[in-house]
Amino acid sequence: MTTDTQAQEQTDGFNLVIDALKLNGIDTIFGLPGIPITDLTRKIQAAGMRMISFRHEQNAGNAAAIAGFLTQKPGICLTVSAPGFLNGLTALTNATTNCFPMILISGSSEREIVDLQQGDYEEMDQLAIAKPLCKAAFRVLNAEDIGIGIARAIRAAVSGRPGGVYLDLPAKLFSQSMDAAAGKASLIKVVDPAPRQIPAPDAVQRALNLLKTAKRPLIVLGKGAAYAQADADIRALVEKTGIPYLPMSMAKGLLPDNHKQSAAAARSYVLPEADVVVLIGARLNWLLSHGKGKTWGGKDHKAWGSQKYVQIDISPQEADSNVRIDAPVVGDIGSCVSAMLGAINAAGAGWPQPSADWLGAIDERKTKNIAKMAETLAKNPSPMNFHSALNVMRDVIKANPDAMLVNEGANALDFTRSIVDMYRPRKRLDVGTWGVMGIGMGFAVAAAVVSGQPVIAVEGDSAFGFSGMEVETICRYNLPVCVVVMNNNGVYKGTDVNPTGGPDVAPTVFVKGARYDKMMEAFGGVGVHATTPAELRKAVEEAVRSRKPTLINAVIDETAGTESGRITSLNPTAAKKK
Ligand code: ADP
Ligand code: TZD
Ligand code: MG
Repeated sequence: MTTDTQAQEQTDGFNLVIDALKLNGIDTIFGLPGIPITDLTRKIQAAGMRMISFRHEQNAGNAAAIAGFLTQKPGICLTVSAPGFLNGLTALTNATTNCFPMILISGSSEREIVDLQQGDYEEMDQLAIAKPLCKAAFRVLNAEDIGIGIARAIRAAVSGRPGGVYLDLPAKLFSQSMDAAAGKASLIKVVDPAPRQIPAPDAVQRALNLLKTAKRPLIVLGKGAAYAQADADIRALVEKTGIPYLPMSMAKGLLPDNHKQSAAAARSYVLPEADVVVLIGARLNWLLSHGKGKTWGGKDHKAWGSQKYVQIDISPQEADSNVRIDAPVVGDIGSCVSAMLGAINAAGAGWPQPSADWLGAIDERKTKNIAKMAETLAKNPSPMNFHSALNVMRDVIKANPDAMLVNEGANALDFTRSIVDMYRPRKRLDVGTWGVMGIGMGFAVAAAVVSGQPVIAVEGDSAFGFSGMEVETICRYNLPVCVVVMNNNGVYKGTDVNPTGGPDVAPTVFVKGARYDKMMEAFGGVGVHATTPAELRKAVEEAVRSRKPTLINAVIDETAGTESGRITSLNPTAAKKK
């Protein structure tokens, strides 16, 4: 090549976006093509990246979000303008709410037309709409700024408290050309995108001093602890201190659920009784009853108001959000836990262990509750109920601890969480902080793509409906996903009736005896109709073994569920009755 042609070699916005993402180690994009990004999706694939195309942007967005959670790299979702962008926005907001790192990249219409509201194709001021719903939002107008735009988006998504970032790329940007060498030089490989945040030594000391005084300490592990990938140190902290722990839903498996220090089966005993609670990557939000109320013993409980908290979190603003935090430790969980562990190791046998009284009282409750559960699980009613079906799922996960478990629904969620034990970190993926329906198939696709492991998605029949069309995506990419639809004919249960006697069914009721298994068969996957635990067991085991896309329609007693599952108290009708 002569110097002359080199000087003329050009690149464009398409290539710069792809090169910038690749340069930062991003190898998979989740999205849905259309104007103005169709060619971008083709070029992504041509560049050797994996382009996973979905049937609805919300599912692509959920896939990106959970890929971010699993990998600590921002998951990327790519959409078209206005309606595609809005479809992706729910997932972006959900990612931010859950502290998952994700970048929603949407094509958009031209600024000149949008700003004068002249009615462009899919016109919308996307940046303004995204801004309040995510951690950061950027727009790139010039090809030479693509490198900076993507670098800023990556840093914003993964540094500090992770979250969702919006990146607006107007259509004109993609065709802008510039000198290839200058383009290459404009890209940024982000150095240290999620810098460690070392806790202040005095904050660590304050926490340790408080912990030393505890008679009835408790550790609560949240999904931030799972995200942090500090598994060995977290386990060492729990085991060296001998403190009982409670895993939040997505922290299940961080230590195996059958660990002797797990207090999950004695939750309602330990929350009010603990005198010092150590929160590790868990917020005191509604999922922990805001640290107040009956869950924590209520105002009449002897410990009311005297409980003390240590909170390990990367966000300096999290402490005191619901109750006073006596010892906040601000930093990344890896650094915080290792700092605490250093002091505990140094103390050796001098580090106080929780009293035998406390541990004994917990064990007593645990043993009783586990025995009661075993009795329920052993029953074999006809039709199947949640317990007899989930007893099967419990065995399957035990035999396949590396399988990923996706879970949504109300009863289908709550029963699975309490019945199916997890044994490895970051294997349980669910509705998270919002309790949102619709994460199922997006999470399942990403879990399969990212981990290569078999995925089992336990879905309420209503929950499944929000993303059910993605069974085509699962078949198209031939992913090892087994969807189990817990089919109780409706939302919570299938027995409601229209009080007027009119022809419309009740709002919570679906078509009775629906055959969701046929949906998977329509796209070449395996469909199974299971009416007994034995049929369910055979089908799930075969799905995990064969890795074929499978959907099992598990017929559940339509009277088995309760309204709102375990969160009936949040239902305004129930609250009024209280
Ligand atoms: P859960 O729902 O499991 O209780 P939450 O989503 O409420 O968990 O809480 C997660 C917390 O973890 C958030 O407050 C977030 O700031 C924090 N977090 C996330 N990643 C890290 C990290 N690497 N280090 C420290 N804290 C983190
Ligand atoms: N819409 C969205 C996006 N999220 C929600 N959480 C709801 C609606 C309300 N909702 C729940 O909180 S659970 C649920 C809905 C509609 C479905 C429950 O029915 P299911 O589960 O069939 O999935 P069970 O096993 O029948 O209880
Ligand atoms: Mg249902």
